Amino acid sequence: MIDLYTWSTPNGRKVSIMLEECGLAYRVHRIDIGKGDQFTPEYVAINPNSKIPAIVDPDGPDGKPIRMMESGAILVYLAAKTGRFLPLGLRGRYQALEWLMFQMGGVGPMFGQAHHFMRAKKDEIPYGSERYGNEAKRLYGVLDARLAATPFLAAEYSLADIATYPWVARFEWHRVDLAAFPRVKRWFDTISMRPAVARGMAVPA
Ligand SMILES: N[C@@H](CCC(=O)N[C@@H](CS)C(=O)NCC(=O)O)C(=O)O
Repeated sequence: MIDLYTWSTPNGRKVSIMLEECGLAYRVHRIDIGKGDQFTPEYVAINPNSKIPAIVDPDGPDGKPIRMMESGAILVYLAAKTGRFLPLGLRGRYQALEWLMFQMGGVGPMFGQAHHFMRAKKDEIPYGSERYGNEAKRLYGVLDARLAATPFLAAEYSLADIATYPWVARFEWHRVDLAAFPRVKRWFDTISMRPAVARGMAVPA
């Protein structure tokens, strides 16, 4: 049974969706990042960067336990472990990794900053909201253009979609009207219908 250390945020939900999609058994440990659980010595031993998510798999690649931080690396690990959601063909595989990195380097950090300036700060700082709000909209444009060519970010449903979905699910938080990005909306609605996605989005309960 894999131990998942998580909280109710998009980065955590990427991993719970992947675990659900892969049909892997897992146990949820709630790391309340509002209360500072991420800084306890016990948790830092699992994630030296004091962020969620993290996993511990007692059955690592060499049969010994492995701990992992960084949601993108965890998705790649789980895809390799199960042979799912990372295409086997090299072209498809690199496409999926390309869009996973786009999520990790662009969508996650930029939407996260938009949320910070638009919601977390008590006194809204217009410069921050405008800068990260504009960048979020620009990234939606990139996603929309990509999804005009393919139903999913890579040639098939993959870890790139799983990584991006929980961030787009917060479109209201970064003040984006999904109707303005019709291909993203179509993609979002399609993925929302997957039962494993609904289960993963409800973690932690
Ligand atoms: N690049 C990391 C980012 C993880 C991250 O920023 N997690 C946030 C929640 S979504 C967190 O734990 N924040 C707590 C903090 O910053 O103290 C990943 O993808 O795993």
